[in-house]
Amino acid sequence: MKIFACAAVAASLLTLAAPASAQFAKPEDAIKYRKNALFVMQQNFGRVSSMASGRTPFDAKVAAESAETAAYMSKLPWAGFMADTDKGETRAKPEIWKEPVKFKEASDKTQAEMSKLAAASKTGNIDQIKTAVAAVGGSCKACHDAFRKE
Ligand code: ASC
Repeated sequence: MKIFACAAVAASLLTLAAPASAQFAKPEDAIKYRKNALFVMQQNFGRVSSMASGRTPFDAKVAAESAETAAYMSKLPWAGFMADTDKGETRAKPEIWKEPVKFKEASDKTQAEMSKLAAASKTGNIDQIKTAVAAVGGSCKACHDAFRKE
């Protein structure tokens, strides 16, 4: 009984802590989910990136909030790359499923760099933000070069 209760609590904690365990009713839902998560991530990252390059005026509060949202969003898309989602409305390359360790490394790298950007943005130091934006951009590009068509 105790073991069962423990397992139930552990399972529910795991669900709360790990959006990667998300389930989808249909492959199309998983594709839509990952695209939308990536879109929200990109919009928030792009806002900070635009400030870092001087294209938009620097607003420390907006940068910090946007970077935090982007960092959170960066945890979500990967659950959507489940089996049988390599066809349909997607530019995902087969390499995602052929080289899952490499894909995991690439997605982990983006999450790690996004966390650093969120931390940098909290300091309000534009030079630290610029450095972190460049590292995030590099991780986006590396993943796209290896795993996205076009
Ligand atoms: C963005 C965006 C990407 C990356 C990439 C960085 O804002 O949409 O895909 O940055 O361009 O090289």
